[in-house]
This record gives sequence, structure tokens and C-alpha cells, in this order.
Amino acid sequence: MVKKKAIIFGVTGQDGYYLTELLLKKNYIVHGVKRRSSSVPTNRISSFLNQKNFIIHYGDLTDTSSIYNLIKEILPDEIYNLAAQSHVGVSFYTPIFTANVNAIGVLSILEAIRTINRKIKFYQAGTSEMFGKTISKFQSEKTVFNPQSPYGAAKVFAHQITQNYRDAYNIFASNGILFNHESPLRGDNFVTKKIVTSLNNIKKGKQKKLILGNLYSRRDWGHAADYVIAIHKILQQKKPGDFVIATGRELTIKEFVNKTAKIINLKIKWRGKGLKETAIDENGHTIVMVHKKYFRPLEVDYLKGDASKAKKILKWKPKISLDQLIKEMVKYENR
Ligand code: NAP
Ligand code: F7E
Repeated sequence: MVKKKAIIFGVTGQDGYYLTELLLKKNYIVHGVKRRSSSVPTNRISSFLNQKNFIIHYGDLTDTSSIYNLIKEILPDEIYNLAAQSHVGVSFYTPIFTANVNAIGVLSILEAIRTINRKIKFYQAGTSEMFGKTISKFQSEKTVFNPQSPYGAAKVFAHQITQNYRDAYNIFASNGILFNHESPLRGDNFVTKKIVTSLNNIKKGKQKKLILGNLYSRRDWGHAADYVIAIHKILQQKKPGDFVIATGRELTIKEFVNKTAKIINLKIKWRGKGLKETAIDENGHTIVMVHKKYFRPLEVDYLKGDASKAKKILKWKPKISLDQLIKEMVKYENR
């Protein structure tokens, strides 16, 4: 049987690792695209580098010619675009770069598909950040977008241009609308990874304090390994479409701190309010503090996804609970 060929843009990131692992298990030939970096960008995916069905290429979403040339040379069956400047907070400091990668980069891929071969299937990594400030209790494919950051606004463009290319040129182009998903391989400056690493270090006496921003935003957190299964299923459907992928449960950042502290057996008590809010350990030492530098100019207060379309059409639901996820992240820190 002829093996399917996939290109993964953003292969060096968290989801890049899990999606590559899944596609290699499914016997795909995976072409991963990495960008030039002064340090080693392939740390997460080093275990794939010597596998015969995994080929790594240089490319960059801000370099349209590199995208066009790769797609023309590889002629893949499927393209997964996971590449992005993915940090919402950082997008306020690098808004133009964020828009070039997260919005125009997506258009460059779609234009390459349109001109090279319209039969190539395309997945775009959309996000719950597109909902932004929302009044819906659950956000679904029908919920109005109201992004609150350069990151979210650029992703809305990417989402809509993907729909436009699907409708105008009959391209199999689908959007995932994924809510937060984490793993041991999550980037260090996302809040779950920061909390797990810091509390684990504090427990071991290697760090004194965890300093956070807004403790009261609410997020719907799943596991990246579960979510890449949905990503793959989205491209295996008869028809293209858009799918919310979420757990349907949400927690505040403070509740995530409490859960993690409990799992690593660290007893904490909260005191104070606002920027003076702290948590102390059983010896009375302050181990969690709040600092305004971690607050964003705009915040997304509340996200909780309704993944019933994915459940019905993709036959997908998350399998890994939040407690299991945190335990796995803690175990990884102590490996
Ligand atoms: P991640 O770990 O930050 O990975 C992002 C990937 O994009 C990395 O491989 C990065 O390369 C690459 N990249 C950045 N700029 C690029 C450029 N100019 N050209 C080519 N590649 C570039 O993010 P993730 O958590 O795996 O998320 C994957 C995708 O899903 C992203 O598009 C993100 O916005 C979206 N998303 C994530 C979540 C979530 O909760 N994780 C939820 C919804 C949507 P380097 O390794 O060189 O930086
Ligand atoms: O922040 C608050 C922060 O950076 C979560 C990306 O994968 O998911 C992710 O975006 C919340 C926010 O993720 C700190 O203000 C408090 O309310 O972990 P985060 P995010 O912004 O939700 C979406 C779905 C994506 O698409 C993105 O690519 O936590 N928070 N204190 C903090 N956040 C960070 N990073 N650091 C803090 O110290």
C-alpha cells in the first residue's frame, strides 16, 4: 500500500511531537518543517530524527517561497499547520511578527495549495482564544469570535481565510478550534508548565517562589496527546469542516495551583487580595506571589468548550483527566 505523506509545519513544538508520533504509528511518511535557530530547535523531536519515515526540512512561515517550494517538492496528501507564535502574552510585544506568522503564513500555505494541487488536505490550528471576551457559557462552532489579543485576532483571520479557500476553491481545508491543551512537553512560559515546574522545585528546595499574574481567569485544559487524535480525525472525514476540541470543564489558575500543590503534597494557604495575594506553605514561607508584569493588557476571563460536534462526527472525546495530566507533568519533572 502507498504510504500517505504529511507535512507538519510547527513540528518542533508541543503538538508537533504528539502529532508526529501518531502519524508515524499510522505508517505515514512525515515531513517536518523546522526554522533556523541559534540553539537546537529539535529537542522535543530528537527521537524521530533517525527514523526512516521522518524527514526534516528547513522552512519558515514568514518566507512564502520556502513554503511553496516545500509543498511543490513533497506533494503531500495532507498538511497540518501547527506553526505559530503561540504565546498570547508575547503577542502584545511582537504583534506584527505574530500576525505575519499566524495569519499571513496560513494564507501562504493556502495559496501554495491552490496553485500546486487543490487535492491536498489542509488542517489549520485554530484556538479558543478566537472567542476572547465571550458571554456564552459554553463556546461552540457557532459562538461569535471576539478576540482580545494580536494572537487571537491573527488566528481569526487564519480561521476565516481557511473557510474562504474551502468555499471558493473547493479545497479540503478544515479548522480545529482547540481549547488549552498541555503535556510534559508544554513550553516553559505557559502557566500550567510554570506552575508544575515551580511548585515541584519549591517542594525540593530548589526554588523559593512562584510568581504569577491573573489568578482568576478560567481555562478548559486537556492533554495534547488526546487533542492530536482529533486533529488527525478532522482530515480523515468525508467533508471538510470546523471543530471545537475541548473537555467541557474549566478551572481558575488558582484552582490549578491548588490541584498541583495537592498532587505533589505541598500544603498551602492563601492570604490577601489583588496584587497582595500570596500563598504560604506549612512553615509560613510565602511560596506563591502575584506580580503585575505577568498580567496582559487585555485578558480572556472565561473559556469552556462544547465539543459535541466532535463527539458526534469525529467520534472523539478526551480520555486523559486533568489529574492524570498534572501527575504526568510532575513525573516528567522528576525523571
Ligand atoms: P508551540 O509548542 O509553541 O509550537 C509552535 C511551533 O510553531 C513550533 O514548532 C515553532 O518553532 C513553530 N513556529 C513558530 N514560528 C514559526 C515560523 N515563523 N515558521 C515556522 N514555524 C514556526 O505550540 P503548540 O502548543 O504545539 O501549538 C500548536 C499550534 O496550535 C499553534 O498554532 C498554536 O497557536 C495552536 N493552539 C495551541 C493550543 C494549546 O493549548 N497548546 C490551543 C489552541 C491552538 P520553534 O520550535 O522554532 O519555536
Ligand atoms: O495562560 C494566566 C494568563 O499563557 C493561561 C496557548 O497555547 O492556550 C494558550 O494560551 C492563563 C491566562 O495560556 C501567568 O493571564 C497567570 O489567563 O498558559 P497561558 P493561554 O493564554 O490560555 C490557547 C488556547 C492558545 O491558543 C495559545 O496558543 O493564565 N496567567 N499567570 C499566566 N499565564 C502565563 N503564561 N504566565 C503566568 O505567569
